[in-house]
Amino acid sequence: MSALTSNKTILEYVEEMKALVNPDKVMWIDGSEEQLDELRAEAVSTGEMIKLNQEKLPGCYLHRTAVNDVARVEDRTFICCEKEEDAGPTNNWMDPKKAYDMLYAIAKNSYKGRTMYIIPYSMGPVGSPLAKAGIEITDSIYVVLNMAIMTRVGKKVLDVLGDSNDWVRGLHCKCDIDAEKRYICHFPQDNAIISVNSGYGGNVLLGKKCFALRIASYQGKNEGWMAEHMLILGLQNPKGEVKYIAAAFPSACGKTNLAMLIPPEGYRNKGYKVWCVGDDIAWMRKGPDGRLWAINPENGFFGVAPGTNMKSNPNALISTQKNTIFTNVVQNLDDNTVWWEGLDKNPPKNALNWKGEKWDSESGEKGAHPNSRFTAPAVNCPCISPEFESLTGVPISAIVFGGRRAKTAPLVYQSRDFVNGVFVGSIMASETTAAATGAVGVVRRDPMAMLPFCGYNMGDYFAHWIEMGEMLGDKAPKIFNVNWFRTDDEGHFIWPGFGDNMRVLNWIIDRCEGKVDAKETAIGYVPNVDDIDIEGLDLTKEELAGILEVDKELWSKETDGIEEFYAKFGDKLPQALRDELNGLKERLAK
Ligand code: GTP
Ligand code: SPV
Ligand code: MN
Repeated sequence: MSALTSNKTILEYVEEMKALVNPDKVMWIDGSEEQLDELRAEAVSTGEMIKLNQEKLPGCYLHRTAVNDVARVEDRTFICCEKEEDAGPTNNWMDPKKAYDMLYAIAKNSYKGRTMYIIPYSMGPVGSPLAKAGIEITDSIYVVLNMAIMTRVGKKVLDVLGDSNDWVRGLHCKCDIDAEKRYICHFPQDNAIISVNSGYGGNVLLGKKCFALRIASYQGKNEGWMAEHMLILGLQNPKGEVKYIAAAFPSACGKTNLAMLIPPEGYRNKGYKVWCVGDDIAWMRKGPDGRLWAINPENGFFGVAPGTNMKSNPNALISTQKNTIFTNVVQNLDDNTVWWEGLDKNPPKNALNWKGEKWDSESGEKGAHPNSRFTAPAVNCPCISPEFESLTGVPISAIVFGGRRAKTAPLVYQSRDFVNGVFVGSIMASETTAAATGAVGVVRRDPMAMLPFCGYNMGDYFAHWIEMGEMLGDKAPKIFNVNWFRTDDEGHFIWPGFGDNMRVLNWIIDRCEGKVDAKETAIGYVPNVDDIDIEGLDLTKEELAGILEVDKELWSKETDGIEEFYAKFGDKLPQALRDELNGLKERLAK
């Protein structure tokens, strides 16, 4: 098959990689439905994908990964830059030369008997001044088909790129899915990514975390913009005005759910509505009007399946009813559909679990993997924003940070100002989830939900945030923190969450517009109890007051943890954040 471009930088890279991996065949992904259909048929014939019931789930497929390959591997993810200091204390670092040698040795001849797929893709709407291009080379049809949902792929991307060398090089080799030789390596100085021995989502869909966050965060620092692990939503009020919010929560902490929220009935009747612009990643830049404008670089949702149902997130569930790839969920053998924990209360009787084994729902064993996922096209989403394809993006009024904290963090609070908001983001902590391998439920610091995704020294990243605030001045978004996950003594969530989070978003927008007062506390501004609407909720005023409380003793302990975390950064920690920590300590001591 002939090349789809005459761009010399791309052709040279492709030739170099071809000589290295030594494929039997080469295929350029042109983005046509005919070609993708051919690949779907081939994947079904080899068993790589299972075609699901086409009447109930048209265009849908199921894929099972290897059992040792079900989540991102943070301990095997590396930033490979010249100086170790530039990767910083929160990243694994490898010398670039050493990394290339090791990875090329693993990749050598690994495509023997296989096809090399060359995927030209765009992160962001093709032609947007905020978008960027990449080439991913892979030997996995599953990766091609997922990239075709998650990004804009094909010839149109190359046409817009022309002869430019401003694109990200990505090589993915499945190899033997050997967990001992699995490496996800980033070369920010070369605009390059190499991923070997995995076939799972965030490790291999190189446009997503590898490019759109790790490489792009580095580009953003150098070019004066931001790449963040944030959803983007538009909140429409009864007058029809839409305000945009960007929110950073760690993996599996509620971004997809918040981005697609359906307001409670009372709000709906008044005319409130939420539009989804993005559910995982935001690229943001100062616009000509001085405000911060954001695009979602992705074109689909790689969402957590368990817990998704018609009550918690109908928009997500509806998005998965056609042209979707399911990974590591239960297969219902009676009607060839899919199931996962939390979909409904009727687990299938005749079914295979995520490993493809006969599964008895009464065994007590989970059928779907806790990190099982759906890959669904954004156009499927009933509440997709009319601005989704906008080349200039949407203006952001508020930035919201949040995590899973059983105690300490209140339901919502507003930072004192932008720099204090950067401090609030920098001290984020959350209980770990199944989205990455390792222990689940352990509280760890995860600044701006970027701990696993920042492509350079996080101290410099904090400084970049502060610079962005200075650049935006009084047009900078207001910064908030939320926590949907406070628990009672029995470990139950106190706040109902999901659609009812609308009640908190409304307070946030009212604060941005100066429409509501708040109570000043040591950590920032907390709502007056009467200003969060709890009508229709099974929640008393006292309970609400409880989750809005700022416990000085817990927060004093928290400052010890922050101190310890900040110490890692040495001189790289901006003085302004040290001052913020001291200010917080003083206010707590009062
Ligand atoms: P990634 O795709 O890994 O980045 O995850 P995410 O941040 O998009 O998380 P998602 O919305 O998929 O939610 C993950 C889990 O959190 C699901 O099991 C949800 O049911 C649960 N969850 C989401 N929102 C809420 C909420 O408001 N309250 C409670 N209690 N749970 C929630
Ligand atoms: C996350 O873990 O934050 C995800 C899933 O969104 S992955 O693509 O695997 O990174
Ligand atoms: Mn994510």
